[in-house]
Amino acid sequence: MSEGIVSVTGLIAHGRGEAFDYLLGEKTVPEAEAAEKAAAAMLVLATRPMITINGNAAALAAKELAMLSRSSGAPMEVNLFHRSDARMAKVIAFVEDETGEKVLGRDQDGILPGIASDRSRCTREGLLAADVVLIPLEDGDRAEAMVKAGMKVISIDLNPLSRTNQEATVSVVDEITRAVPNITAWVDRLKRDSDEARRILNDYQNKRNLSSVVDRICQGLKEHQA
Ligand code: PTJ
Repeated sequence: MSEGIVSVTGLIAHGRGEAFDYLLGEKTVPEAEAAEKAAAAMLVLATRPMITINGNAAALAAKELAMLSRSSGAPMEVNLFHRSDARMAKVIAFVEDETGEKVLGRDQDGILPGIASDRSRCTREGLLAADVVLIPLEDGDRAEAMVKAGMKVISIDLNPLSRTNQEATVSVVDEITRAVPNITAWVDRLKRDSDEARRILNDYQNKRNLSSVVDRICQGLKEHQA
C-alpha cells in the first residue's frame, strides 16, 4: 500500500479475506479443489481466456498469475477500481517487473458497459474480446457487468457470500496464492484432454458448491462452540 500498488480499501479487503481464510482453516477445502478444477477446465476450453489484475491481485500473486497466464495462454490485463493514470502505470510496471511478462492496460480503448465512470475502462484487445475471464479479488459491480456482457467469469474470493462469488460462473473460495497454482496445475493436465475438461464442467454445479462452503464454515463454528 505504501508503494501505491494496493489501495486503502484494498488493504481492508485483505483483512476480510484473512478472516474468511481463518474460518476455512487456512487450507484449500474440497469445494475449492472442485472449483479450481472447473476453473481450469473452463480456461482450457475458452476461445479467448483472459486474466484481469487489480492492485490486490498484483501485490499478492503477480508471479503466480503470470505462470497461469503462460500455461493457459490467457493474457493479463490491469484494471483498477480506484483508477488514476499514475496508479495504472505503477501497477502495470510492477506486474511486468515481477513477472517479465507484457501486461495489457496501458491503452484502455474500451468500455465495459453497465458500470460508472473510470471503472468501466478496459482494453478491446483484452477484456472486451474475452469469452472467459479470471477475476481475482474483484468488486461485485464489475463482476456483474462482465456476466451481463456475456462473459463466463471465474472468481477467486475467500468470501463465499460476496456478490462477486454469487455472480460468477465458477467461484473459487480459496486464498489467491493457493488457488492460482492449483488452477495452473489443472490447466497443465487438462489442456491435453479437452474431453475430460468438458466432463468436469458438465458435472460441476457452482451454486451447490458455494452453499457447501457456507455449510462447512457454519459446521466449523458449531464444532468450535461445542
Ligand atoms: O486495486 P483496485 O483499485 O482495483 O481496488 C481493488 C478493490 C479493493 C476494489 C477490490 O479488491 C475489491 O473490490 O475488493 P472487495 O470488494 O473487498 O473484494 C475482495 C474480496 O477478496 C473480498 O471478498 C475478500 O474476502 C477477498 N480476499 C481478500 N484477500 C484475499 C481474498 N480472496 C482470496 N485470497 C486473498 N488473499
